[in-house]
Amino acid sequence: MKTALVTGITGQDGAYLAELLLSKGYKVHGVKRRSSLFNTDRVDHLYQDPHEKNVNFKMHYGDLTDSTNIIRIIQETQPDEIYNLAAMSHVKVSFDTPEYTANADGLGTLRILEAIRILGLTEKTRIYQASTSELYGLVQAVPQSETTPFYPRSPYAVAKLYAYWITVNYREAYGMYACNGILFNHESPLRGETFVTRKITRATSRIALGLQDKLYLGNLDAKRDWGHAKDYVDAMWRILQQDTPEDFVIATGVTTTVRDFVKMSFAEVGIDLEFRGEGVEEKGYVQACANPDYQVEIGKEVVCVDPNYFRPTEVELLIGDATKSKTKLGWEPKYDLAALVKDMMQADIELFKRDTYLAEGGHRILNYHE
Ligand code: NDP
Ligand code: GDR
Repeated sequence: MKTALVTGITGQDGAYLAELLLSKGYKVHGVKRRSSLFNTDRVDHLYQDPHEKNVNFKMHYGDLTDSTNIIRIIQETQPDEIYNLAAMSHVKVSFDTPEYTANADGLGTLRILEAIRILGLTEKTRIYQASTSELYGLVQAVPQSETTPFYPRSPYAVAKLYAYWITVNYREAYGMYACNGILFNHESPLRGETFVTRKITRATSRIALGLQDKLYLGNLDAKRDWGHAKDYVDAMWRILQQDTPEDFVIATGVTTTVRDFVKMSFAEVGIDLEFRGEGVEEKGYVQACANPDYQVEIGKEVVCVDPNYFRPTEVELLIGDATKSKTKLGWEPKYDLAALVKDMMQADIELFKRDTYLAEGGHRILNYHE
């Protein structure tokens, strides 16, 4: 039985990866942060009572900013594979917390690599580093592949650039099996609520159900190569099963604007949305509503631009070339964008139907925009 240690186990990818590894017969250790509220919703279904025998899913308190704690957890768990998924992963928030982001996302990776060295595990332990298409930043060439130059555009991306190169350096300097997965945006019903896709599918569901009036967004012109997180965690695992350690781009090769993602989400509930106006005055109006379950007024303005969501420096266009992954890893995504939007919308409609029952029962439901 192989043992894996997953940092960021409570996040979107951590949850899907833990499921995948357990299904493959791994013993899975996860690192979770202490928080004042429960933060394990995404993995609660995997919980195993530690008093039972043969427990193969266990969580440990830890933080990537704390070296001694990382060394101790790695020493205790002696993992065959480490998946370093923990990060302050919100690009816009990284402009507000640049130093913390550098510490957790940049130095956090160094701490893991050094722990492996200190503990004499360089031969045993393979390491996956969650690198990102944000490294490409300001467009140098498209589609972006393993050989495209980087030009990071946020404190998050700069911190991840350090993590990328320190992973390469430890591989070359110490012969470690350490790899970067350069993953393009991947989404799911478990996506954090403040990333744009989930913010859109949540708001669309709530608008259709009459629980919310408007969705406020930032840059509608940004283009992203969106895949499904379930497909992408499979790629992470494949990256650590090769004969030699290498870096891989994981992407669908299709790019779409935020505006079109909004339209696709509304179309899922039978609402035809039309955008009119320019720049910050651009708005989305309901043109038609074909689904009798949803009573949305025709002509209603449901999407507005709020410049507060603009970023000081933006990444305008991402489109990935995953040829190397397809050839060497045999990786192929199962979900296209339409299937992704459908999956997210179905989950959010189900989720917010609960709120309609509560509203009918007299509870006050917040009309929030975050
Ligand atoms: P999430 O934001 O959903 O999850 C991040 C995880 O990291 C959470 O478990 C979070 O804990 C944990 N974490 C944050 N800071 C620390 C810290 N200082 N110490 C320990 N744990 C910490 O991200 P995703 O699952 O979407 O992404 C996983 C990784 O992949 C991240 O590194 C991200 O930067 C990277 N990535 C993501 C892509 C995407 O499109 N999703 C694309 C490319 C790269 P808590 O739950 O307590 O907040
Ligand atoms: P991104 O994802 O920055 O690509 O990073 P996000 O969903 O936050 O933004 C995508 C694009 O949408 C635009 N946008 C908005 N974004 C947010 N969050 N909220 C809005 O209201 C909004 N309106 C428009 C953004 O400007 C941007 O262009 C994600 C994270 O998961 C990173 O951790 C990961 O490394 C990259 O994907 C690949």
